[in-house]
Amino acid sequence: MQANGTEKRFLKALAGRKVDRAPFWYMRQAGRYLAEYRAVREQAGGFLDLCYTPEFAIEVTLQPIRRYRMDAAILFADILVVPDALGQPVAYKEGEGPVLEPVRTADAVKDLNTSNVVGHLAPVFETLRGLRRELPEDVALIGFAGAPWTVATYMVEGGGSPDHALTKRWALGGEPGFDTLIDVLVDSTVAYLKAQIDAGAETVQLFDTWSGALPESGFDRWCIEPTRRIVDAVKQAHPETPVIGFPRGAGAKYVDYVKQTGVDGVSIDSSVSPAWAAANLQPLCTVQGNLDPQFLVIGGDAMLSEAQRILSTLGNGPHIFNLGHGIVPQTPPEHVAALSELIHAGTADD
Ligand code: 1CP
Repeated sequence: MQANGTEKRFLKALAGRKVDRAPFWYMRQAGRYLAEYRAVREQAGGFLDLCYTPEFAIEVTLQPIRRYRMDAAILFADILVVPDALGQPVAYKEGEGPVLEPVRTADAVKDLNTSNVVGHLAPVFETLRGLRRELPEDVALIGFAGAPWTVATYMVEGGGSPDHALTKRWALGGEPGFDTLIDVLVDSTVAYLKAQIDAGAETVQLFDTWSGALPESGFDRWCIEPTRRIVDAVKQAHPETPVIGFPRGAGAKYVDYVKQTGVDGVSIDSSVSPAWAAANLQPLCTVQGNLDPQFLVIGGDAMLSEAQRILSTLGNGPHIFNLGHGIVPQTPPEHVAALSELIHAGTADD
């Protein structure tokens, strides 16, 4: 149906053009809720082995596409491959999430190895090249990275944390070193994303999962500003490649974020009113979102009517249907099938 890349439904919507129905994909569409993912995960050994073995990473990226035929596939990797590439090794502990040796001083920032980020991540680019060969021609390929603030929270806290207290004190209190850490992350992320696009990513998404933890002054400095620098640099090298931002929990600051960073699309979390997004964000860029992932656990009419409400409220476009955050492991795969059928039914030729 769609012979050339610019005609992919997902890319059309991201460019703000009219589409026959909302394109869709789901954050964390690959993962533990799928039995076939768990099987490959076990075969791969560690989680990073999964990310760094192209054969396995390609397979788990394709698994949800085979089942549900989303309009876009997202590269299988993790935001914490960047600290790993900077010489701050990341371990994924069963049930605990990621664990890192914390970086908490200006000296520790100086010790990061900025010289081999792209080299260390070579398997990721191999995965992208393989995916471009294997994906159906109407399915777009999304690359991604964590935004500097969110990646910094993991680097400073040494893993996930409930309140990011140490990172916030360093960022907001003015002790030396934090600005250098963000600079390192901006430069590394620019190099990483440019190389992803060279390897076949057709758009890139910046995940700022913890931006909502910042007060206003910190939000401008540590979320908007580094993101703006990344968007500028990526677009300088690849002016045709759209960038999507996800400043999760940004509230009313979504508007400033979109205006000041220059993103082409914005992913909204589930706390954002779709009607508010239609009035305030859709005039500025493509809006992606925002079904609460718990509806995918609930399933049935509650899920379908909530999805329908989002589809109709954002239906004048430009809109890409997605969740407000990632699929959770407890999600029954048949609920994902039912939701996907609802969206596919929006057009006659699927
Ligand atoms: O098999 C497993 O148990 C590993 C679970 C897992 C998966 C499937 C992790 C560990 N990472 C991933 C893949 C992943 N992570 C993808 C690609 C797959 C897809 O979307 O289909 C992406 C885009 C991410 C991004 C990511 N990693 C984010 C940003 C998005 C978000 O969910 O907010 C964050 C914060 C991470 C860190 C991370 N990696 C893994 C875990 C368990 C976590 C979260 C730790 C925490 O709660 O703080």
